Amino acid sequence: MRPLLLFAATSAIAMTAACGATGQTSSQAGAPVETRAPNNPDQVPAFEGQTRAPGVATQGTMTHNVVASGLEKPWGLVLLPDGNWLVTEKPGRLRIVSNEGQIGAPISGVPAVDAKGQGGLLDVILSPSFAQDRLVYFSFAQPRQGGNGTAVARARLSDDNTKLENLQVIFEVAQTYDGDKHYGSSLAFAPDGKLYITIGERSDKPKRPDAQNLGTHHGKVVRINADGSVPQDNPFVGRDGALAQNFTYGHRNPQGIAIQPGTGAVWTIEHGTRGGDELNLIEAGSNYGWPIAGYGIEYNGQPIPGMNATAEGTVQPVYYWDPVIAPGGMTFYEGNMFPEWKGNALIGGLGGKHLVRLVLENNRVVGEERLLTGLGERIRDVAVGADGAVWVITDEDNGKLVRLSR
Ligand SMILES: [Ca+2]
Ligand SMILES: [Ca+2]
Repeated sequence: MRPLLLFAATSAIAMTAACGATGQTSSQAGAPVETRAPNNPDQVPAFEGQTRAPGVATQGTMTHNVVASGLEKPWGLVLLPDGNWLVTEKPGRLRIVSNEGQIGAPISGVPAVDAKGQGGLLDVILSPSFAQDRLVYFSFAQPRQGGNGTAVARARLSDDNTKLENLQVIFEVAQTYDGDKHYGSSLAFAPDGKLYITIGERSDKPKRPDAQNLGTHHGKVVRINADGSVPQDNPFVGRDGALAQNFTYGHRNPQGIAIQPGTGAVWTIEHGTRGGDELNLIEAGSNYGWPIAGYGIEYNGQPIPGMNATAEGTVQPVYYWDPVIAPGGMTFYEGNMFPEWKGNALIGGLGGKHLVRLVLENNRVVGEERLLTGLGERIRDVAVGADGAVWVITDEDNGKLVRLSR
């Protein structure tokens, strides 16, 4: 491994135009946007550009509007075909918010959720054939005897948008745990109709090894059919002691997932330890490292016992953030309002209170920009409207729906 001097005096480096070097034509690549000291100054990236990629800046004026406020801890945001938004609130409500900001009454029929800590009603997405079946899929902290677990349900949204019908729970984490953290819970349908679900490892130290244990769903990305059945081409089908829904393992708390346009590749982001938030490219059967490989240190400043930056048989993150941004939801930009962003990843920063734009090339990050820095709110989820404007929801008691446009 080559040590790289990526951390050297980033704020002092002149903003050098490096368009040719990265193939980036619409923005100029310069010093990394991150200028704070790393959480873990001792760690060295495994390859160039794995952290603190060159900064890029969108040219021209951007503006943002707070379209709605008064949402309580909104978590999931998805565009309906009519241009309005379906939004979850963590305490257990699902609402439609119009694109002009009118907040609808709670939709009835949402199951009970364990709304404490990081739990509650979490992500929501639409069926790939929503226009015909009106099915919505959502994740939640399912209250159980002795604790809770991440679960996913689907239901038909009634024609008048007021209730959920024919609710079916299609996935339940096999293990019940009495905690209130690291549910994971982000959802995405791949072009082949398979549903991917990210699952956290439940945070507490005794639970960390679960991420390496294929006999649990904790710390995994799982892959199921839309009705909850197991695809027979899943990587661990038939392996003794492994749960057949598991697709990848070694994750800590992945709260964002997105399918890359064009390639159909599955990307996730996850909350790492202090100095180790990650962007990962998800490939069947792979081990993403936690808690034996990863960047970062304990939040109390101590090293993580038994963890190294690299370990044999584990996959490196495509990118990591040090210091952490605490990433929420993720999407790929495909709109027309910002044509120079096509194919870029947009990632909500909770702790960072900004929206990250990453320029990707050949599965590497070649540029980073921080957007909505003036909003000053924890950005939970991000989606793109039909006109190409970018919409986010903020993880606040007085949560907002915000539109970013030019
Ligand atoms: Ca989402
Ligand atoms: Ca990892």
